Amino acid sequence: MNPCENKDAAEKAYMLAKETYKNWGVDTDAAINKALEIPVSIQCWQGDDVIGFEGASELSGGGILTTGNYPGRARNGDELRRDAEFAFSLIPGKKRFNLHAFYAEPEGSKAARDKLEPEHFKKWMAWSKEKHIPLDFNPSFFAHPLAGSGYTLASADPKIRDFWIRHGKASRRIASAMGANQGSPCVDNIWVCDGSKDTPADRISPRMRLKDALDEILDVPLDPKTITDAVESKLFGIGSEAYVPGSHDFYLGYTASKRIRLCLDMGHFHPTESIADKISAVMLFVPGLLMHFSRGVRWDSDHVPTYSDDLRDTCREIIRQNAFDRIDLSMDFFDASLNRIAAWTIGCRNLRLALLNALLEPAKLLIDAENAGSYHERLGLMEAQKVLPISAVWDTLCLRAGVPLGVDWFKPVLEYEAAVLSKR
Ligand code: RNT
Ligand code: ZN
Repeated sequence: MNPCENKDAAEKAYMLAKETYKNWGVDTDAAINKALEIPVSIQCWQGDDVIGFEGASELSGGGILTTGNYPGRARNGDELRRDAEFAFSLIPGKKRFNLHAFYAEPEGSKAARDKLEPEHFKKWMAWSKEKHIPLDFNPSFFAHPLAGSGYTLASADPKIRDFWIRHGKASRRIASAMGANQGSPCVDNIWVCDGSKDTPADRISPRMRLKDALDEILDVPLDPKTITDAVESKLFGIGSEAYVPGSHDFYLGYTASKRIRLCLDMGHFHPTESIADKISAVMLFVPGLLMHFSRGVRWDSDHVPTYSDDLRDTCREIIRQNAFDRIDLSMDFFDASLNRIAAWTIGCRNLRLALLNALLEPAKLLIDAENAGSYHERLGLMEAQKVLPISAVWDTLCLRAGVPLGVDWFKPVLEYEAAVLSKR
């Protein structure tokens, strides 16, 4: 038996919670409205285990790995769009959808990655318009024979490097066409799988090549009203344990000097490093940020985000910046061991809950205590606010967004699994 939510009880609880927060100087209605308005880009790749539509049967190589074999993965655009639409009905708040280049749908024969065109994404763009879901984009620099050496844009082989430069340029043109189609910039995020399993003797040459290749891709002028460029760093990956040319330091320097956005992925740092602390530091120097919400578990993993201290701290720092014109939010996890729609639902609902939690922070009280040098008060307030009745506010957010309360989404997910997923 699942706990079944009661709408009337939720409404009553909300009236009391609203009073409690008011005493703390917090307007719960304003927090709900703001939490629902923040756009979050949902990653298409949770729906198909990052396999894409090029005919692969699994994700192999390229520094990332999906594990699990839960039945029902989406095998084509129609299935992926259908699954995503169903997931959207369970996830509150403003949504975008994030695609990779290898989700192209060319008519007839396959399109090589360096020959991709906006035309190959026309089904996605028509869907985006119809559903009012703006798209974001990523070139796919992995899971390809020319990524087999472990190097793409940093490759020493000019033929390999040029192929990937052409792919990067093609992807930006596609992202820009998506931006024009939706009337707002499409975020184009470059992450390359490049790296080395063992200790390299030369660390600088691949970095010089990566920098030059990125320059070549990014120097093609495109209308900033249609595209926002971002680059994503990584600490290490599977098969690139010893060295990743596109490290955090590399991209921090690159984005600050190149005036583009830095992508911070929650799974790409040492486990004891806090992403939350980085936000206010880097915002002073880079034009903007792209967040990848993930959950690292021990190693380079992409688990479904939980409502953890890490997620809450990161969201608090984002809300404190109050700079949504400079920070874009994206989900980035892929778990094939669970019902994939449930994975989307849990991860995305957790992010929205953590955003709500941040918006419910009694900021004025905390800052006043801090400015008065009353640190016992600051700490006391921080601890006491942890147990304020957020669950009642969250339920009301869900009711207002027209999505299931609590775990009432279990039932529709099971029904969808029986009616759709299990037939694949
Ligand atoms: C890989 C990066 C990257 C990918 C997606 C599929 O470590 O996090 O963002 O997860 O682009
Ligand atoms: Zn990422």
